[in-house]
Amino acid sequence: MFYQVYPRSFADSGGDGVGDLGGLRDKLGYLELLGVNALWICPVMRSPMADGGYDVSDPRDIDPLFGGIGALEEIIAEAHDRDMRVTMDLVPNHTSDQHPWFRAALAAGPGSPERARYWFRDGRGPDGAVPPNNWPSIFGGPAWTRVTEADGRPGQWYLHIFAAEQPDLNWENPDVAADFEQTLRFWLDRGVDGFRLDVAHGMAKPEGLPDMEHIPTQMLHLDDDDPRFNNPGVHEIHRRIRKVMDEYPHAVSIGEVWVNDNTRFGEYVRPDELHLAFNFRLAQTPFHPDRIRVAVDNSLHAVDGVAASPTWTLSNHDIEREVTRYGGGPVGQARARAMIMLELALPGAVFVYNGAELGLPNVDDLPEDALRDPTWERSGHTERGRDGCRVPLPWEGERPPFGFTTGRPWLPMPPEWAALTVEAQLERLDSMLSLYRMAIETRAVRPEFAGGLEWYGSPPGCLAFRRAGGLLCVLNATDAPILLPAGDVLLTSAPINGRKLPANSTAWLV
Ligand code: TEU
Repeated sequence: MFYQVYPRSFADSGGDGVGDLGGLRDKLGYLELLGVNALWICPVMRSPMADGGYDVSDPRDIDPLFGGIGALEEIIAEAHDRDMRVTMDLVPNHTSDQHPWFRAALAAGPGSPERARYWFRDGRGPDGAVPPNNWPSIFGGPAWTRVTEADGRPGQWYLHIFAAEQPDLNWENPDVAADFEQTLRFWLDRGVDGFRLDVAHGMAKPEGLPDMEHIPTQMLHLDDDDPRFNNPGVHEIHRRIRKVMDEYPHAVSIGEVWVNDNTRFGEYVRPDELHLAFNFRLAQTPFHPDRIRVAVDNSLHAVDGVAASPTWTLSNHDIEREVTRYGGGPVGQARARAMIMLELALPGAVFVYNGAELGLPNVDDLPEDALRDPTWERSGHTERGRDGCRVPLPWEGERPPFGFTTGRPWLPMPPEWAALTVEAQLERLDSMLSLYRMAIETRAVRPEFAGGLEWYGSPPGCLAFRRAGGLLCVLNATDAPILLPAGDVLLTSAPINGRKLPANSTAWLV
């Protein structure tokens, strides 16, 4: 089980209101208790933080905000002592606009080798005032920004699929691949166990940067024909990365791959490319048995042909929290409990986003002046962005900031989270946290969680599957109790009454 840490929001040891690696280190005991096998730490490299660290100005250093490189080395050593692996988030698709390469590119002017590491183009129209193509940025507005040249006049445009502070790198330039290889080795040599690769379906760009045919109306809309992503050249890039990874046989690479088509998704995890790729189907699926079954089948089929392990994720730092997605309140909580048990019963790697184990809801009423996601500004204040799933974690006590910091948290924390603190939940056997602990431990020790999956007959509105090892997982998505099939009950997400499994819950039987 991988646990995703969004460091800004996890735990603050410095009192500045922003989480850091010292804070994470203090909580490694908690993560061990939870049963975490591996950490995925969102970007902590040097960054001006225009996009929460996904805008990297030095990929081979740790930002002082997070505690510097020494703090990471301590995490690696202590996590390893606790038998936990450490994977870092790297950002190959773009740099920060404050990266020395980009500053040099601005200074060097059109046609220079410095500009060739990015995507600089002349504008269209008589005075070059129209962007080179019609691509929008994922965060809103155009994917191009015009620069001012040394003579003070408006000049070329550069491509940024995300924020203007995140210029896209040109992976056709040999400097780019060479530098990334250096970054991989730099961290692997320091004992890191692998990487989550950001926008792993990006990087390669189509010949001639053609216009998009359909401009998405929704910002995070997924279209396999989107020319900004999933271009065939990306696979050669992954092969080069894998060659470096193979020099460190223990290390793992996990790609963020937003690709719908199963065959095209599977291409990313061929034996000479990524080890794992995130499959987001469960995170995109409402709490509906038929839809969940289709999502599970698709995720399994996507990796079937390439013999890679499936991956499962209900949420992350870009996605609305599952409790809210499933309806919020007690129903949302019950369904999130049911879904984590379903997820942990599946074969493959499970990714848990920090705070999911506390059943945190999305915070949708953050004051506008608190919002930090670049989406808020770039959408002209029409899209609030992703801050609602990034509110800091409540650890203890009765009032915000609930032990997260001794200062003022970078996003305000709801007072009603007093009931959701780690401290409060550790005391209660019926809490979300206790369920996570029991479920993760059960999965780790029971032999019945081995082997493939086969669907099992179930009443309408329900879902049941059996693992070859003997586990039976039953989900009741109806609004009434159902009778459980024969077998010994290992764990249920809600208390059972005799053999009756309540609505919105899951049972494990052997
Ligand atoms: O996210 C990439 C991203 O925004 C995708 O979810 C996008 O919606 C998809 O490619 C559309 O097809 C990653 C990080 O997870 C996110 O936090 C960063 O803001 C982003 O990259 C930029 O680095």
